Amino acid sequence: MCNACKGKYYITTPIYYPSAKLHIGHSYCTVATDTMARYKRLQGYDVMFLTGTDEHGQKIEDKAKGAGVTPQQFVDDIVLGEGGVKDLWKLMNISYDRFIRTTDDYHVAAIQKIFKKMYENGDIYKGTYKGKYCKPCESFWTESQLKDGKCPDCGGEVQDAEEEAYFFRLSKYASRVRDLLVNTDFLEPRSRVNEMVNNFIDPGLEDLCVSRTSFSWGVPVDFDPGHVVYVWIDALFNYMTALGFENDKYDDLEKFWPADVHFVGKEIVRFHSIIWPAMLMSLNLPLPKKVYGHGWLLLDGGKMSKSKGNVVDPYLLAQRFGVDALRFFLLRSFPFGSDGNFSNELLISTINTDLANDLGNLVSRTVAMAQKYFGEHLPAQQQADEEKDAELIAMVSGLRGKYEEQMEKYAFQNALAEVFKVISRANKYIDENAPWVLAKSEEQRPRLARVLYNLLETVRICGGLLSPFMPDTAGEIGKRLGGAPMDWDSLAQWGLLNPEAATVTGAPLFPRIDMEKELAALEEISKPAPAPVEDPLPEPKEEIAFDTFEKVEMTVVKVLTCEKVKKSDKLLKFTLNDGTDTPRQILSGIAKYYQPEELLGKTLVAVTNLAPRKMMGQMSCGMLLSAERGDKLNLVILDDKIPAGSRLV
Ligand code: ME8
Repeated sequence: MCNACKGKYYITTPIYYPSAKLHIGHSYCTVATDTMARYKRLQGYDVMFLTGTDEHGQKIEDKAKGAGVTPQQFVDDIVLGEGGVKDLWKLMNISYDRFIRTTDDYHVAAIQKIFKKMYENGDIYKGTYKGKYCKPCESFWTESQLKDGKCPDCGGEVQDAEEEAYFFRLSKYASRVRDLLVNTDFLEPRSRVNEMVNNFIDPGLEDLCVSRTSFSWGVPVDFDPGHVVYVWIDALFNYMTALGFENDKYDDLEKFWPADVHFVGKEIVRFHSIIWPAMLMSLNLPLPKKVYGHGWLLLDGGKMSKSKGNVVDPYLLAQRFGVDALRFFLLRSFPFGSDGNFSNELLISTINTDLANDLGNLVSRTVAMAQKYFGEHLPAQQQADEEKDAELIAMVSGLRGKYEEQMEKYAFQNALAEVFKVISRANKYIDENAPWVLAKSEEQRPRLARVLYNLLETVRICGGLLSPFMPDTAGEIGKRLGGAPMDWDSLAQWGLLNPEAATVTGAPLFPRIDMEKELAALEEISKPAPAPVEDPLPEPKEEIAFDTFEKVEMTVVKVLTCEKVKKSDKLLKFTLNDGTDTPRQILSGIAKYYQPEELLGKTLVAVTNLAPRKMMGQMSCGMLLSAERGDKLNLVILDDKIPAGSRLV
């Protein structure tokens, strides 16, 4: 089937805050979105899969300040740096089509235009903001929305806030939004609709504060300097600016908007199902077809989150278990719409049960037996099936339909359960038909070939349907079956495998993991590094008078040359610019700690009125200051801006 026949499909993940490295909880939504995107491509849709990063806001500004870098440098490092967001998506085999950063110029300019449009149409107006602000969530709350005086989202402290600000007339859209949620399938799962209506809409939707003046890391309101656009407005419109809305960077808006689905975590459903449609209504734009609020990955019953620090490192898990196993685990073990408790035990037992025992064994036993009894190819001519084959064949033939029904509801866990029912049935089919017994009689060879053909065909269809979840594994299965057809149409048709295609054996797809050993290894790795044992402080020296201290002349010097002193392991010989016309020579016993080259040009401190003395036959006129603790030594190195000859006072 040609791609164009199926139409287009636009799916998005939330754009992530690059305020810290991402954890496995973030990978959850992205892996689900990737699986959906791959599934739609498999079906023949022309897919646009968007992800990205949401880079503005006070939290980022504060973190950058703490790290001593600019906000742009800070986010660049987390998005593009080693082990950053883009690296993680590469590792997890995320097949996004577009990646938006809200600091991209085209997006910033588009947000300014959007804000102005809503100002001009009267839906954004200027007023005074008085209320409560939750810094980590970047959310404003009214008194009545707080839970026990705390932020209803994260439970954290909120602070009083009052300032001149712009407001969006959210209240104007309350009844249209309510209608959208209650009377359509816009928001799923359905339980989230009740949450939104009961907790936010029915108590009364107030106008939303949409600008800030207390920090500057955001999109500036171009017609009122000093105000930056509220980060959620900036963030939500990414779904459209990334297609070319209000910018010339892209030209896909007409093709892909409205989105087919936004996948979002449950705590940001409020923004996506109330604020987002209201803003689109204000601009008379089509609404996305669906918002799906998935559950959280919990650790020990609580949300895994950067701010709590109870996060699991996806790099570590992928390295130990493989990316496909990790992707599979995330969608197999928890229903997408509800919360799920992550544990290493569950991860390992899922891999062992489903992947090593069921899928892995089926593939390796089937291919190994086909090769053992027939060599590379099965006979071209196959005898008819027997009655006892009917159940397996019916299950496999009907599998795509059942799988599709679940996938269309984003019920990844159920879709996988359908595939694994068939895999278990096929393993049972091996035992029922005992190919090793059939192989003993020449007469039974046609039957043996048929049994193996049926198994290979089962592997083909299951492998193909697993491809959105485990792309590499599906590719490997296809290879082992001699390049069997795995396109969408062929996955609904029994009997397409060419019996003469050459099968290939290989290493187990998923080696069994020794639970006890692995848990112990993980525990060992995750142990916090022992705190370094500090060397004891040196004994305090006797007190001296200020006059005595003042006698010491400490001068800023620049290193002109530095070399090792021949026949000495300890000494480095320096010539130094001490601000006078004559270079000063000092010998210093620090050869163990520094290579001469690394000190060239450095700005150091020397005691310059110390009586000269001879060392290894050479004069040393002073002493370089260094800091010593135990067996560690560091020269005192100053800012290069300080001129040579300056005195330390
Ligand atoms: O919310 N389990 O960014 P974010 C499941 N920038 N999902 C989790 C999770 C967990 N333990 N922890 C985080 C933002 N997530 C905004 C989005 S969209 C216009 C702007 C999910 O980096 C979380 O639910 O804090 C959210 O959907 C996503 O990761 C990004 O979270």
